[in-house]
Amino acid sequence: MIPQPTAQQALPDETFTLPTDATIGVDDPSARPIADRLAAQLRTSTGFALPVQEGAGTITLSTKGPAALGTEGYELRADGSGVTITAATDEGLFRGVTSLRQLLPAKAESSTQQDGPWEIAGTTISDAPRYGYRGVMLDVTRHFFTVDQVKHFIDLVSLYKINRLHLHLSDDQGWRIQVDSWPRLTEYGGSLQVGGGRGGSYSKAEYAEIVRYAAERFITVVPEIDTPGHTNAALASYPELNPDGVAPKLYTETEVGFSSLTVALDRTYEFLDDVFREVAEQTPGDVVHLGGDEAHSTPHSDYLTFVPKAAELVVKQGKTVMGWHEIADGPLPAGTVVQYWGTEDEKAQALAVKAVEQGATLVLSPANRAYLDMKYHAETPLGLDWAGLVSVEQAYDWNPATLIPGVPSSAIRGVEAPLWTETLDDLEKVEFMVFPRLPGIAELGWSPESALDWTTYKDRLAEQGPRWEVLGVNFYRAPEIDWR
Ligand code: NGO
Repeated sequence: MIPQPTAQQALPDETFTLPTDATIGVDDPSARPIADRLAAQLRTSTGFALPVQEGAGTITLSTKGPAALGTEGYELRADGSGVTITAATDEGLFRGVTSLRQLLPAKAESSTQQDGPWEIAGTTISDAPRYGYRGVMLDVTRHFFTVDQVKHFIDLVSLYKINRLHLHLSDDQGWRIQVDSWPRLTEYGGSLQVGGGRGGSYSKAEYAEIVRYAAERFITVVPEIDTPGHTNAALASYPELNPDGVAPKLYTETEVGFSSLTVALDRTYEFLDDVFREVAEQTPGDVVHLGGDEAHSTPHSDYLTFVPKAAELVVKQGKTVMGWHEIADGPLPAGTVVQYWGTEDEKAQALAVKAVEQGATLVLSPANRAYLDMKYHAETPLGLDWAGLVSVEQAYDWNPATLIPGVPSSAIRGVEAPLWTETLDDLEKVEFMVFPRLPGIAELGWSPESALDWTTYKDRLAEQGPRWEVLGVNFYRAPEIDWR
């Protein structure tokens, strides 16, 4: 399994076999949607009727589970008489069902009817995550991805117990989320993408659909509006945001660091007030990300003035501020989440330390480990290499608790694997960069430190191959993995 559960034991003399007349039982109506989706998938692949009923079933989902395992923890038992998943919350049940899917044969994921037997080797599992934040980021600005594409992405990442989807919604190359009070952001600022092709954006209804779909899989959307740099699309849409009142052209190349909001302009904050309000209103999640990275054309003293003002506008909406680690150079509101994207550079590490000294928590996305847009090896046809080559082992073989010297493990809130899309314009390419690296980052976020071991992980990873084949995932068959 990936992520490896906290504790798992084999029941050597027991095998569960899903019978033709199997049922799925729920003891709480709130868990019904989870049972219904499991039943729908298994009906497709097994051809069984799999009615969902109240009370016990062949597979029972119970919310009477131990509170000690927290909101995402669960227990699972598969033996000769059935499968039982117990958790204290629906979220825990969902994570348990995710494990059940991995215990079943890969063909259970099929979209066409397959032959059994549908067996699980007897086992008991008691499981809960190491970290509460286990994210993936999708950059929908450099290349735009439709709602259906994002849903497909959500389906795939949810298999690995990811619980945050960070959407990078604005950048130099495009503005991707509707803001009613500033309509040209999407109408004009969202019209193109890298390479000059047609871009796109999410209407409020479409964004709500993404948020809903993610929530159904217990994934919280973290929207990012990147400021004060990475703002050419906004500056191009509204001349009044520019110091000289002249809008730059739309931009469809991939340089970074050339654009900036004007820190001394009142209109900048009226703009951000509207944007953060409208984005926050559409976001049930607790966090709004204000970017803050690579503001190379913002004078540093201006940058230090800007970040607290922008952060205040997020706090005003009742949201927790999240930002790339550069924001830690100035004062941060209480509870800020700082996203570390450094490699091994001392400057970035010093900012992480500075963040923690201010009481912030860290989400770790070290670019030389967790960036899914880095090439696997020198010949990888897609991706970038500014942070180095990131092999499957390089992505997996590190410890979040000890990554940054001087940062205590208690300050680590979790991990996130960002996927930037300068070179990725369709889902096949996205899948190729995400798989097989994302499961490794997901395991670092979930599994106990004692379970992390490249040699055994490699074997477990190999077993995911047949699943991705059944699911039609275009994964990179890294030669160092002994794919089944
Ligand atoms: C950097 C940059 C992004 C690029 C990405 C490419 C951050 C936080 N800002 O990461 O704009 O797309 O690298 O790897």
